[in-house]
Amino acid sequence: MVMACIGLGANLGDAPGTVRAAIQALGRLPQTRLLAASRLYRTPAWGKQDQPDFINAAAAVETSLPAPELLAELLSTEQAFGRVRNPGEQWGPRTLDLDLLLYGEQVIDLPQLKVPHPYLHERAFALLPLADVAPLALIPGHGTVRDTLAVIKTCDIAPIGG
Ligand code: PH2
Ligand code: MG
Ligand code: MG
Repeated sequence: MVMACIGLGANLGDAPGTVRAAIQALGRLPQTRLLAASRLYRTPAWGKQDQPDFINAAAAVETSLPAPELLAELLSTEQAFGRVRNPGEQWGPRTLDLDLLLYGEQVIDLPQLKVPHPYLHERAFALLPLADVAPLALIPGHGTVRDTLAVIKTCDIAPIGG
């Protein structure tokens, strides 16, 4: 069994409802148990800024799925929640994005899967929720989630009520 951490993001449709339902769906994946879920955060769009704010969250799961199989489950869960991928579009709006942020302390460098997520250490919208569920988890090559979060700007991000 491995503890994996998943980042959730949405900025189309009922984003808070989708993120809450997706967290529950993670707990129903095969060979996988939900350990913890973060608060939901409203976050300004990063990278491509002319799009609606996102709702972001993170979940920690315990799984015996190998990382590529877990990724495949995440992609099919995105589709089940109505995700449509536009070829060539990076960082555009989406109904649901599920990113494999951490898989234990493993470094994975496959064409379709990089773990830790390559931008994790510089993204407050991913680190702040992750610190709710796994503050002491190690981001290989960087340090703990808590220490990595301490050196980046987070002031424009706030948890939402409910
Ligand atoms: N995801 C992106 C690009 N930009 N910005 C925020 N605030 N939240 C996201 O989840 C996000 C983003 C690509 O996956
Ligand atoms: Mg993403
Ligand atoms: Mg993604």
